[in-house]
Amino acid sequence: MTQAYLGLGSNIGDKAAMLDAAVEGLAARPGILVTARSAAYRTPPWGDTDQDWFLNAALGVETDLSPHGLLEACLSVETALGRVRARRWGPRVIDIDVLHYAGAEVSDERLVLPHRFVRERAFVLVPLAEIAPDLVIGGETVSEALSRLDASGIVRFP
Ligand code: PH2
Ligand code: MG
Ligand code: MG
Repeated sequence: MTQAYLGLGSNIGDKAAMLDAAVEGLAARPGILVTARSAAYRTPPWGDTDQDWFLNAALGVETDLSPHGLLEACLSVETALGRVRARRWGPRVIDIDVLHYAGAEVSDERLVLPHRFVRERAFVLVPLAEIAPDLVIGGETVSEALSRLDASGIVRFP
């Protein structure tokens, strides 16, 4: 089994229920064991700011899926929960991103690992720091990366 970390986000509908449903959907997939779950955090929209606030959370999983197998599982849980792929960085009922997969470095048109923006986004790092503060990504720990960012405006939910 390999240790991996996932980022969850939702900004349409009952966001907290969507995060719960995503965790249930992932845990029900063969080859995925959810071992850690952060609290949910209310976060301001990043990128396109003309959309509703998000709830974000992070998960630790143990998996015997490959990096791409894990990605496909995440996408299929998103689809099962009603995700419609519209504009990039636009509103979504649920987003499940593979943030980190053991030490794997992957870069192709489907998947980039570690996740491209993980070290620049407080909405990813605040929940991840709760479950994996000492995880090293790109030569620094999650806590170190977070300490360089402005995390004001991100609060535990509820
Ligand atoms: N996801 C995006 C774009 N912007 N902003 C917040 N706060 N949280 C997200 O999960 C998020 C975002 C694209 O994946
Ligand atoms: Mg995302
Ligand atoms: Mg995504």
